[in-house]
Amino acid sequence: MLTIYGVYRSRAARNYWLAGELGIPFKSEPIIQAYRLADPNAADAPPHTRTSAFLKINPNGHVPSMDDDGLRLHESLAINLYLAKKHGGPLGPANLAEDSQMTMWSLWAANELETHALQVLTHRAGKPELRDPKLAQAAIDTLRAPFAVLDQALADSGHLVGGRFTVADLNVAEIVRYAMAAPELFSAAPRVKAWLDACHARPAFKAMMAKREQEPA
Ligand SMILES: N[C@@H](CCC(=O)N[C@@H](CS)C(=O)NCC(=O)O)C(=O)O
Repeated sequence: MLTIYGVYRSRAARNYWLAGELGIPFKSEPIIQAYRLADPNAADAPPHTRTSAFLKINPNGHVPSMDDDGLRLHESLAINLYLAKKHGGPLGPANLAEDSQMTMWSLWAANELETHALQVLTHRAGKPELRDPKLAQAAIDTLRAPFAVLDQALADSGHLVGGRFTVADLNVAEIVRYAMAAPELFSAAPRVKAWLDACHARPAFKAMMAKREQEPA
């Protein structure tokens, strides 16, 4: 049985979205980020990332984690690459070349985009008292070049690998989503905009977001 540890308002969202795309059964263990709790040590605190029970599952103290019949994995993008390969079909790689390209795009998004996209999210759409427009602008300036790379990569087929929607699109789209509070990035990269809109029109994405909306902000 597949268990995904994490709330929908976390990077576990990308795993819930993929599980929906694959149509696989799974159990969700709603582990919330400790920093989102007023008092993580309170007796009535919900299960969170810094409990001793969860640290035994993931010593990093982060969500998501996954357990699949005893195989324990952390790192949201690695979990998705594993699930796409295990369950096969068009979302996963058809051969080693596609597998490598899917890995490449996932690592690219984690390394080239994620930190800066999270800065956009925090400083353009986060708690108003914590926003710093200068940090938002610096992140947006940094993201212009990788957005141009992504825009060009989408020129041929509108997808990243194999001319179809795959786990590579999903992994990258979930990171690009954090930058949506910077519309200027998308107007400069119209293929990225069209691609992200198409990703977000998928029923499994909408189902994941609906669950996310049900969770407290
Ligand atoms: N690179 C990791 C990052 C995991 C991560 O930082 N998760 C955040 C939530 S999105 C977390 O669990 N923070 C809780 C904490 O640090 O206590 C991944 O992609 O899975």
